[in-house]
Amino acid sequence: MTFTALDYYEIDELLTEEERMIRDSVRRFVEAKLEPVIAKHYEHATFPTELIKEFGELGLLGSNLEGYDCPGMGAVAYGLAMQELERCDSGIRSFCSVQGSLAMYPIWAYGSEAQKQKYLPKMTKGQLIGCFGLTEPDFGSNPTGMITKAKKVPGGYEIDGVKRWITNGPIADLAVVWAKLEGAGDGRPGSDVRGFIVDKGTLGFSVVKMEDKWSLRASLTGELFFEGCVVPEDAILPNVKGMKGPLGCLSQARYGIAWGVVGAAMSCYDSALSYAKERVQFSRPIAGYQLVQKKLVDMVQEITKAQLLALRLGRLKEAKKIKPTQISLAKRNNVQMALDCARTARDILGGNGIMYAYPPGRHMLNLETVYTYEGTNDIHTLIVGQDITGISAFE
Ligand code: TGC
Ligand code: FAD
Repeated sequence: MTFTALDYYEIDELLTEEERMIRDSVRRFVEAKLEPVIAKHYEHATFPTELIKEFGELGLLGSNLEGYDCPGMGAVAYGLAMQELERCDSGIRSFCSVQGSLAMYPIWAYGSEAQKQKYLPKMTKGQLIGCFGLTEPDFGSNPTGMITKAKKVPGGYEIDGVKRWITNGPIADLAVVWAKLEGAGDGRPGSDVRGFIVDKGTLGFSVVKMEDKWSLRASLTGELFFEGCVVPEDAILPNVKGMKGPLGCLSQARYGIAWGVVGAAMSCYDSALSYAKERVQFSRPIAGYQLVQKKLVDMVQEITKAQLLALRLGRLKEAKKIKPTQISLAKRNNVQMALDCARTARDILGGNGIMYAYPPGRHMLNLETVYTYEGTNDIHTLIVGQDITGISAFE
């Protein structure tokens, strides 16, 4: 079935030719290489690792980073690329988000020149895969409470702790891990947090794959264990201290999600519209019934609003005026919107809506994860709530 991209407000006109070209080339790649295999990967809980190098060739790994062989795409072009990937599957977009925003970005923004030279050119080509370890079994929404520790030892640092729910963990060549460095804080919570690059194979570092997920199945998730794991002195990210390190990375990734989920919603709408026009019940196609039309119109309305929100956010990012709280509002709105569209589309498809052959059910299950990771919907509510009232409601 050919995909028709919803563009009810002619938003294409607001894009540059280069942005449209990048989006269209990712769309062609997704249609040729990913869509034919995604349902099988989802069913078998596998990731198409054979395509990682092609992600690199298309500029999908560290897309908006400059230098070190990275593509240096504009923020809107990067957003459009994420939209096309997530139109296929949130797990595919997740792979690229983690690689670019959570593993490459901290090295690019906080790393030493030697770290950048060592990792970034290989990571952007997909020759090295990274993951990002912040969440712990007992500290999800409140990562500042983390108990993973680092202490200075002769020649390096010893890391001890556990990181849970780590995307790309099972296939990662390196992990960017956040830990509390003994004696480094200034008394403010989280001021002792530091980032470390831990290479696969380092003694005391192991990864266990998390099995049996019913969401984001075409994405590999792992638990990272650090037991007396000694990394060399040059493994620490030297140019950041405290929670603004990991939170700064999350801002990058949340930006990509705000765009990506629009793609998932567009896919759901497209499936629902085509299905409704063809499926005959009682006397005519179900698209002719008022209740079905209302569902389709609600989707068009909400997707169009989300497209405009993402585009404005992108232009703010390009102008270097973006605020993390604006990203939170967009992540919150667009993920909720996409989840609602996926559920509605699944409903319009009736029984077929639960089959792997149709994307809405898969998107719906994936979006339950997207609703929770990178800050739950509640956490983004509280972030914006704090911004507009000046009062924190976290504790
Ligand atoms: P708070 O005291 O507010 O701030 C500490 C320092 O950080 C700065 N900051 C930020 N900087 C950049 N971007 C942001 N979004 C920032 N938010 C805060 C802040 O200015 C401050 O700087 P400074 O210089 O004063 O030290 O921090 P807090 O400890 O009170 O945290 C507040 C809270 C709840 C918002 C934060 O903990 C939070 O966002 N929690 C949600 C956790 C989360 O999102 N985890 C995501 C884990 S990674 C993941 O899910 C990957 S999924 C990957 C995929 O597959 O796509
Ligand atoms: P909790 O924090 O325990 O939240 C449970 C519920 O309580 C939620 O509804 C939440 O909104 C609510 N809640 C919590 N605090 C408050 C409050 N103050 N007020 C009101 N309600 C509150 N993490 C990484 O570090 N790296 C990764 O690569 C990564 N990938 C992931 C991949 C998947 C598939 C999943 C599912 C998660 C991933 N995560 C990753 C972890 C993710 O970021 C966390 O799951 C998320 O931050 C929520 O933490 P939690 O699951 O511990 O839920």
